[in-house]
This record gives sequence, C-alpha cells and structure tokens, in this order.
Amino acid sequence: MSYISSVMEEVVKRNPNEPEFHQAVKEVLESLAPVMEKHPEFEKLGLLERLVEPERQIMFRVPWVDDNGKVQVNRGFRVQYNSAIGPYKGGLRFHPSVYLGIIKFLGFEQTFKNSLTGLPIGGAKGGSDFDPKGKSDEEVMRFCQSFMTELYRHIGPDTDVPAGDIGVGGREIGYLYGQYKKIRNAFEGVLTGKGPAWGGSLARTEATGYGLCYFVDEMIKAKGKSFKDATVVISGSGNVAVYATQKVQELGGKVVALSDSNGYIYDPNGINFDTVKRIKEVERKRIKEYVTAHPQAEYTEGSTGIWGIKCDIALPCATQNELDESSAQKLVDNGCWAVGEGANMPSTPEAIEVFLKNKVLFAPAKAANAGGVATSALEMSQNSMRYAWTFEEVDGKLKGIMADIYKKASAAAKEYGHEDNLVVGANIAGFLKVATAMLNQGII
Ligand code: NDP
Ligand code: 2IT
Repeated sequence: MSYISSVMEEVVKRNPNEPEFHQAVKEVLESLAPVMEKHPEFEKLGLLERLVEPERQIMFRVPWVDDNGKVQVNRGFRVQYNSAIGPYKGGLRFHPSVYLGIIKFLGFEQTFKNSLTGLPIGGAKGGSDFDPKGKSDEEVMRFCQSFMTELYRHIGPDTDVPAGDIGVGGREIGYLYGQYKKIRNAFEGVLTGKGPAWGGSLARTEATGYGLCYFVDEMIKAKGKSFKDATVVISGSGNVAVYATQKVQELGGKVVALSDSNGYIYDPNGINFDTVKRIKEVERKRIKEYVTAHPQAEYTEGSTGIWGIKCDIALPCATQNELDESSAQKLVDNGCWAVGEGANMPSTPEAIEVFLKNKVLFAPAKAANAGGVATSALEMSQNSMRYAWTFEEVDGKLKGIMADIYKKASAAAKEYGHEDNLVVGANIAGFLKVATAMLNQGII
C-alpha cells in the first residue's frame, strides 16, 4: 500500500464518525502524491502521520443563563492544529451543526491556507454548537463571556489568535475581547476582526469577499476573461457573500442571486448592495426580506435551487458541501465557466470533479478565501506596531497577497505535472512551507 493510502486509512480508523475531516484530509493527501515521489525523506520522518494529527484539541463546557432565567449548556472547542510556521490562527464558528469533526476539518484546511498567505501564522479553528439565531444581544453577550472565561487560558497574541467565522462577526468579537481584557488585564492583539476603534484593521470586514474576487480575477485574467458584464451567482448572505457582492459589482459583474439556509433570491436587474447590507448587517433579518424592497425580485424556498440559475461565474459563500455533483452539472450545463470558493469546502469532491472535467476555471477555498485570514495577520502586525494603516494600504496589501497566492498555486500545479489544476497546486504550495518548517524543527 502507498504511504498516502496507509496514512489515510489510519486517519479514518482513528477519527471515526468525522466525515468532513476525512474529506478534507483525503483531498490534500491525494494531491501530494507527486511530492512524496520527489521527497522519500518525508515518509521516513513520519511527516504525514504528524501533519494529520492536531497538536492540541480542547473541548469545554459553556454554561450561560438565557433571558428566561434558564441555564443553558453548550460545548466549546478549540483545535490548535499546527504551529510550525507561526502562532495558531483561525476563526471561531457558532452554529448548531458544530462538533469536533467540523472544527478539525476547518483547522486542517486553515493550516495550508495560512501557509499560502506567505505570512507567519499557524493553523487553528474553534467554536461552539451555540445557535446565535433568535438570541437577544444580551444572551449572545453572556454566551461569549462564558466561552472566553475558559478559552482565555489557551490563547494569547503570540500563542493563538482566534477570529470570526459563521455566526461570529464584529458583535461577538467585541464581547469576547471585552471579557479577555477583563480577565487578563491586558489590551493586546489576541483576537482579530476587532472594531477599528479598538485595534481592528480597516478592511478586515470586507477582506474575505474582496480577496475572493481578487483571486478569481487573477485566475480568469490568465485565460483572457474578466468580471466585466459577467452574470454571477453567490450563495449565502453573510460576511463573505455580502462583500463578494460589492466587489463583483465594482469589477463590472452583475450579481443576480444570494441565499441563506432557508432559500434564495433572484433579481434579474442585479442585486441592490445597500438593501442587502441593511437587511443583513443592521436589521439582522432573513434574505427573503429583499423582495419587499425590490418586488421585481423573486424568493424561492430551499437553498440548493440557487445553482440552477444561469450564470457565468458561481461563488459558493455559505458552508461546507453546499454544492454537490448534480448542482455542479447544472452549472456546467447552463454555461458557467468559473467557480470561486468563498466558503470552506463548499463543493463536494464529486462536484469538483465535474468542474475540472469540464474545464471550468476552479478556485479552491484554501487559496481563494485566504484574504480574510491574511488581513487578520495584517491586523496582528498593526497591533504589534501599535499603528494603523489606512483602508487603501490594507486593501492594496490584500490585493498583492491574493495575486501572489494565485501565482504560487498555479506554479506548483505546473511544476508537479497538473497544469491549471489549482486544487493540486494550492495543496502542494501550502503543504511545502509547513513541511519544511516541520522538518527543520525536529520530531515535534
Ligand atoms: P456568516 O455567519 O456571516 O454567514 C453565513 C451564511 O451562510 C449565512 O447566509 C447562512 O445562512 C449561510 N449558511 C450557514 N450555514 C448554512 C447551512 N448549513 N446551509 C445553508 N446556508 C448556510 O458567515 P461567513 O460569511 O463569515 O462564512 C461563510 C463561509 O465562509 C463559511 O464557510 C466560512 O468558514 C467561510 N470563511 C469565512 C471567512 C471570514 O472571514 N468570515 C474567511 C474564510 C472563509 P443562515 O443565516 O440561514 O444560517
Ligand atoms: O476560514 C477562515 O479563514 C476564517 N474564518 C478567518 C480566520 C481568521 O483568523 O481571520
């Protein structure tokens, strides 16, 4: 049996009932076949066995009191996956679907993504099965305070720096930061995605969505295409989807659809960004509210129907495995020629196969959505300097980083015999830096 197959077999055996984790590991390991051929020393040093095992996994009780005075108990997680190239870094997800397997898959992906940014950050992820939907501000605050009352002992600006992800945005980062500061009596860069008034970087809110568009723009430009006059479908209507919408419009494309877990909206005239921003960020309401302000738009129940809308470019920006084989086939049949993953692992392996087989230009998540964490690393730099760059300075650096990630991924794909396959290219380029660091640092 090959080295890769035996490591994969062991991963499935040692981590039962964690299908998302298996899926993420399998994709990366399969991409690494040409690397293992070139570097037999990796096997001798047990590099892959070490890489697939998180350095540390923390699970904890999060008790809090709801508005009715009832005690609620959630489960908290922090998986500190790999610190070979820098302090642990990665978001926190609050969603009822969260369990250890989800956090492990996200921490594993984060390790390679962070490596691709070229910045000194290791990989981690955390979160809770807490559902912020329908909770009052006070409930969210009490939950965040309880969560941080345990998490604080495991993190620090040179140890582990959490940020946002699904269900965790500026409001939650504020409550988490306030509690950390109170317990530690230290105003330090322990979280990113902070408010600009208290150490947050300008452009961090926009960074993942903008970065996704910068990456896709590089990828399609290399093939003589552009966003100009392209019809674009974006799934989700959270932080990533909203700012991807804004940037697509700035680049001359027309976004015609957005969604949430209940359904999707279709506006043939092009989505009105200001309406979406108001509904999602100010009112915190559902995407179906959009049709009240824009009666020419339609709302349809069920979120996967969005992939049946005819488009040139599709940007899945909601969640893992939201785009399966049949949805991919529908996109291809309708003439879609580029896909950029804003969410983490939104396409199933079968969907990716459909895209690659049909020569759809495909931008994989760990490269395409790295702009968020890259800007988090820029926030860490600014905190260390006790200084703040302007929006334009940060945005300019973000653009440069995304172009560089595209170059690295496409060069690695070519060098290892898979020209134009950015899945393989991103996995290899992300892996090599982490692998080199791990080898240099001994058996740790
Ligand atoms: P938000 O919480 O702001 O938004 C999430 C969006 O996705 C919402 O519209 C939500 O709908 C939808 N969604 C979530 N879960 C599901 C589900 N199970 N089925 C269908 N729709 C769902 O999160 P973000 O925008 O921050 O994150 C979106 C994706 O991007 C995630 O995969 C995240 O890991 C990834 N990402 C985020 C980064 C960031 O900086 N924020 C950086 C890199 C990647 P509803 O309201 O109905 O739940
Ligand atoms: O998946 C991701 O890259 C994020 N949720 C952002 C992590 C971060 O530390 O900014």
